[in-house]
Amino acid sequence: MGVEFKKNDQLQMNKWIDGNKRYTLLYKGRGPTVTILYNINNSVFGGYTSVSWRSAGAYHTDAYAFLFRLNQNGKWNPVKMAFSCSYNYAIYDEASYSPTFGGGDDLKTFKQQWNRNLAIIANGHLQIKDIEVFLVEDLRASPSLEEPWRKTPQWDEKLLNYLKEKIEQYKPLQELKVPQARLLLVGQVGAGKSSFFNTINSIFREHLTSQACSGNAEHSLTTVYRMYQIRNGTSGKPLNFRLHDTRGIEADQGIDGHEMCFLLDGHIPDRHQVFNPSVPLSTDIPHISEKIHCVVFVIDGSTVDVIQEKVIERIKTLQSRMNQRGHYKFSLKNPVIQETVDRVAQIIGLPRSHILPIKNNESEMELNDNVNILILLALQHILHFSDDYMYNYLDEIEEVKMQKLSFKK
Ligand SMILES: Nc1nc2c(ncn2[C@@H]2O[C@H](COP(=O)(O)OP(=O)(O)OP(=O)(O)O)[C@@H](O)[C@H]2O)c(=O)[nH]1
Ligand SMILES: [Mg+2]
Repeated sequence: MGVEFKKNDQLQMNKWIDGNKRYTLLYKGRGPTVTILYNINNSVFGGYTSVSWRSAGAYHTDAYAFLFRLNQNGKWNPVKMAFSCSYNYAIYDEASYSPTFGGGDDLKTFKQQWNRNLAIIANGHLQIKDIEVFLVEDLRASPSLEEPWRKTPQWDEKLLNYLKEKIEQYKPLQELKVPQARLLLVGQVGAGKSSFFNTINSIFREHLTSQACSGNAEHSLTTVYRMYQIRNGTSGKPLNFRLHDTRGIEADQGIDGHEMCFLLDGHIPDRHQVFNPSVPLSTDIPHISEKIHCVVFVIDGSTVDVIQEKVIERIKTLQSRMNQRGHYKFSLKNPVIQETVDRVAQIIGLPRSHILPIKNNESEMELNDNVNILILLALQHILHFSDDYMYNYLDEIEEVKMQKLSFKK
């Protein structure tokens, strides 16, 4: 359907408003939109929907819709939130209600109703000074590169089976008597740490799993430190590595430098409420098999440019602790392209070869070979990095032995 405000209608309007005017269409209720509310305390929040507003006076299903906050009291503090009900009630488009999101009317703009964490998100009131509705349009995709920027073998079922088999057969260094490599997942709130474990777990269990709780929330959904096993789907036998899932990093919450040392040295037990100062932690020197062998820092590729300064500072502090102990690598979820890898390398100060693009299962309804291959390629690198850490450790103990021998002689 074209523009419905026809030329003769416009001429009539000119008469009413007394002049020769040009009419520019700002928004036609079709397509995805972002509704943004600005309140008197300079908090900015709203909702996104991928379906059109049609004033049908009905609920509409939208699995992609969500609520969000961008600013809190003038400070940039973004958070994405799910609805309190199912996405089958994502928006309600009754003309007299204005943009209304969520089954329980999580956000009813003109009725001044906001049910989700009103105090935290909207200063406990809905005194709005401005509202904007933006039409969201896709930009043209950037032209594809003539040469792949990272070379990988041909992606097919053969490669998938090869990678799976290789990883199932993986054994950490025999000389060190380490039964399982321990891989620590660290990252910002909502970076995709728990989903990374779920995606790997699904590959080996051969169906979609969601053992670790994942989703969007203001604070980390993962509140307990977990050392997850990955099991072969048929035999149920654990593979020779574990993924340790942690609470997400925030500007003033999450793991700090001191706690990171405890984690790396293997002093934190499974299911520990990280970090509960009332629970005493052992400071005995643990065996190498209990230490962390590789830190995988998960970062959301779509938010690289907007990570808060304080969070970057925290990451840098953790990084220096990790460097002192000789490990860590990065993993990237989301739309990852060469520039994103370059950007992360620049912000975090890492060689680009340590930055491994991944995509987790998030909207998938069943296993997807392409997602699985990308994740397994990253996991294979991570296990190699973990071996590097163990070889360094082996070199160190062999050197000490040699020194002792020559001292005796
Ligand atoms: N588009 C996209 N979304 C993802 C991906 N991985 C995870 N997500 C989504 O991101 C959100 C956060 O994922 P989680 O796995 O819970 O993140 P987390 O790092 O464990 O978060 P906390 O435990 O809360 O710190 C969820 O809604 C996931 O569905 C991905 O690769 N791509
Ligand atoms: Mg988590």
